[in-house]
This record gives sequence, structure tokens and C-alpha cells, in this order.
Amino acid sequence: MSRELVVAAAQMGPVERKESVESVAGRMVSLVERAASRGSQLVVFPELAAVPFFPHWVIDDRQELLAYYDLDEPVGRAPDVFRRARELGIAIVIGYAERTEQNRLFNSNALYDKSGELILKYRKVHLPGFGTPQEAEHQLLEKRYFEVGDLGFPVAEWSGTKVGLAICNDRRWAETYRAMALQGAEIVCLGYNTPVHTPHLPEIDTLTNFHNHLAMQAGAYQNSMWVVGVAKAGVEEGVEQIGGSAIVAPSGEVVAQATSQADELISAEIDLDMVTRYRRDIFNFAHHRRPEHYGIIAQPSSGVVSE
Ligand code: CDT
Repeated sequence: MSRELVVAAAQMGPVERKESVESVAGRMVSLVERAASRGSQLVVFPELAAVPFFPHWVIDDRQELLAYYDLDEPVGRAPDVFRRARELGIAIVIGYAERTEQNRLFNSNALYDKSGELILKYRKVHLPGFGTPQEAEHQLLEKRYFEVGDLGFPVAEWSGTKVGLAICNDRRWAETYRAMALQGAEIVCLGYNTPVHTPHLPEIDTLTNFHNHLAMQAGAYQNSMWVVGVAKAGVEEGVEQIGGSAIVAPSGEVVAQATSQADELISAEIDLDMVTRYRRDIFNFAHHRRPEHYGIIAQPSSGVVSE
């Protein structure tokens, strides 16, 4: 029996501070409906989907900051999105800022099945940027506003497959995909907010889109998995972010790609047996991997030779 699914990536345009919660939720409902009309079983939203990417600026007032976080789960901020997804029988992945009962703060991603049950939560491990404000055109204060995720890279069974979650900067790190592939994940869903301009390394500005796809395509190919990568794109609070949302096959090929920097739904029929075929052959971990020969250093340095 072939194992095929239709998955959708719900790219979002900017979410400005002045936009109402109802307006953002309305845009998301429309994307859920478009995904369902294409027969999708899963729709994936970006990192911090329903709020502006607030690590791009300094917030000193604690109440102002906490307004961007959801207690444990993102359902309360946009209940209509979850209600519509349940009505249409579609699973949903959504990135959000998580505040726990103990006031711990994480950049999180969650997978809900078609009945609305939470089946997987992930907390971002690779937080980019700084813990203190920098002299720069815009900030990247994830280390100030979030703790490093404490859940590892968990994987959940869903709809006859195994799914893992990641968030934005995680996609640049080889370990992200490998940790989930070794647990049998066949699909990795991730959202991102990626500025076109990197203040302290402007030489990569022209490469931002290339690096986005390079990272996801390499992760997919080297681990024989499907990757669904979803942007929050366009100019948000003065920061221009890339689009380029993509669905990537285990071959490393991009099978669907967004072309705008606005709300846009892309989808693809994905063959999960492609994962099996690649993992039985070229990427048969049990037969070909040799971790005992990698000489992994217990306390890695920055990797910069002069330090
Ligand atoms: N949100 C997030 O993780 N953004 C980072 C910016 C890094 S700047 C090169 C990203 O990896 O896209």
C-alpha cells in the first residue's frame, strides 16, 4: 500500500504590531481553508506565526513582552484557527511564544492532529543572536527572550508516519535533522523568520535565500526525509524577511515553493515510501553510519581556529 499525504505550507506575510489578533486569525483561517480545499491532511504555519517577530527589537517592559506569549499552548490566541482546522479535519503545526505556569519562556512549535489534540511540542534549541541589545539596524534578541529548549528533538507518530518539529535557526544545523531521522522521523516541519539583512555579517545578504534552501535541501537529502519549511515573509516592523517557503523531498529536490512575500499557500503530494527507499539504500544508517569513528569532541570549541 502506498503511503501518500498532501501537506501544505501556509506562508504568512508580515504581522505588524498594529494588526488586531482577529485580523491575523482571519488570515490564518483563510490559509487553513485553502489547504483543506486542496485535500491537505496537514498545514504548517511559521515560527511565532500569529505575532510580530518581537526579538527584532528591545522590549524593557515585562507586561508588554509577555503579551506576545501564550500560556502553554497557542490555542487561546487564535481559537478560530483551531476550530476551523477541526471542522475541516486537518492537522496543524503552529509556531508560538510559550510561557509556562512557572514563567519559563520558550520559542515553541506544536503539532495538533485533525481532532485538535496536541500530539507533539518542540522548544527551539538553536537560539540565534544575542542576550543583550547590539549596535545594529535591527536586533536579534532570542537569547534575551527565550530559554534554550529543554525537550530535545522529539518525534511523534501521526497518520501512519513519524513527524518531527524544528524552528528557524535549527534548520541550519545538521544535528537537528539527524536527531529526528535517527528516531524514524519521515517529515520535519519548521517555520522561520529570516531577515534578508544580517547586521554583523552583511556579506551573506545576497546569499540569504540560497542558504535557506541549501540548509533545508541538505537536511532532507542527508537524512532521507521530507522537510516542510514555512516563512513569515515581507517587511515586518521595518525588517525585511525572506519568503521562499518550500516543500523538499528526500532527494533534496524542492517540489513546491512560494513565490511571494505575502500570505501564500503551497502544497504537495508527498510519497513517504521515498523515505523508505532512500533509507534502505544510500542512507541506510544501520549499515553505513560509523559514529564510533567520528571522534566527536565532548566539549566543542567555537570552531574558529584563532580562538
Ligand atoms: N528566527 C531565527 O532563528 N532567525 C535566524 C536569523 C539568523 S541570521 C543569519 C535564522 O536562522 O534564520
